[in-house]
Amino acid sequence: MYEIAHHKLLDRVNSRRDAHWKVDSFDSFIIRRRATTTRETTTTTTTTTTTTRRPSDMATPTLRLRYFNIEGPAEKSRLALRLGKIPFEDVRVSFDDWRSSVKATTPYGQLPLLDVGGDGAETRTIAQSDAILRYCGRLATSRGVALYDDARADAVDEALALVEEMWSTWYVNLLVGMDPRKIGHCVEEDAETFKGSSAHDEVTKRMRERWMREEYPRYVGFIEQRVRGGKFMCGDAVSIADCALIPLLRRFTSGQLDHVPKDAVSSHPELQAYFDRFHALPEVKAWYAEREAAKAAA
Ligand SMILES: N[C@@H](CCC(=O)N[C@@H](CS)C(=O)NCC(=O)O)C(=O)O
Repeated sequence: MYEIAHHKLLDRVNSRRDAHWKVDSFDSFIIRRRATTTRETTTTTTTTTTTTRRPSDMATPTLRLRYFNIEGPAEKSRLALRLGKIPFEDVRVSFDDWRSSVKATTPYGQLPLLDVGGDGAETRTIAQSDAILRYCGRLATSRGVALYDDARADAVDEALALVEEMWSTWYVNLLVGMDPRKIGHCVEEDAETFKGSSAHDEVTKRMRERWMREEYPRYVGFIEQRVRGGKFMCGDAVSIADCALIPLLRRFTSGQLDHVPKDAVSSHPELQAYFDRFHALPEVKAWYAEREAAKAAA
């Protein structure tokens, strides 16, 4: 636990572009002045620092991202890692393996999980997709692709919270169709009788249509305000806030959600332009080309 906190803190401190100091360890208080050239460092303490390394010199961690063979809450981190040009093992867990063996070994009985090793700190597993995304964003930033840099951290956190709010208000309307007990339906009645009945379909339809009519346009307005004029969620450059939002929008355009019109994005030109802008990024383009090829080969 301490190792994780220590490592995260180091990453955060050292990813500051404006810092004049480089911190190698909070244990031994080894701090070095940043050199003007990118690779060199100058020792300014009496401590010998020859055995310590800058993050840019350290091995990129070995990453294993485990999730099911769908986009779901893992997709935002897959996008962040691809945008950050950080190699990772993209493990797709089958539902059979999940039920028979994997679920019981996970901290919260859920995926995704990110296994991190080989970076000098203790091997560890990060759970919860937002924590994983932030880790990936910080890692990419420390490797030169500023997806969650300090200069924009507040803006990115704000945008992430907006995406989270949009997702959570939508989520109950998604769940009603999938598992109505989770939102208070058929607590008293026989769930199996209710599930798939015309009463269930009617509740799902009314809830989803109401959200699309009354809530969705409000969030589209907020997003369009942020991305207006060729921008991303937090300015001219892409960030982990975009990685979080895009999979949600992709879900809406999939045509696979009952009572969500397939033109949910295309009926809003500025939103569609932003969606296209993100998908035109070379790493994203390559990623979805690979995914299509993998699907075709399966
Ligand atoms: N809060 C978690 C939610 C993860 C979650 O809901 N995972 C689902 C799939 S989308 C899961 O693992 N379901 C399998 C199960 O509960 O057995 C996160 O953001 O990581």
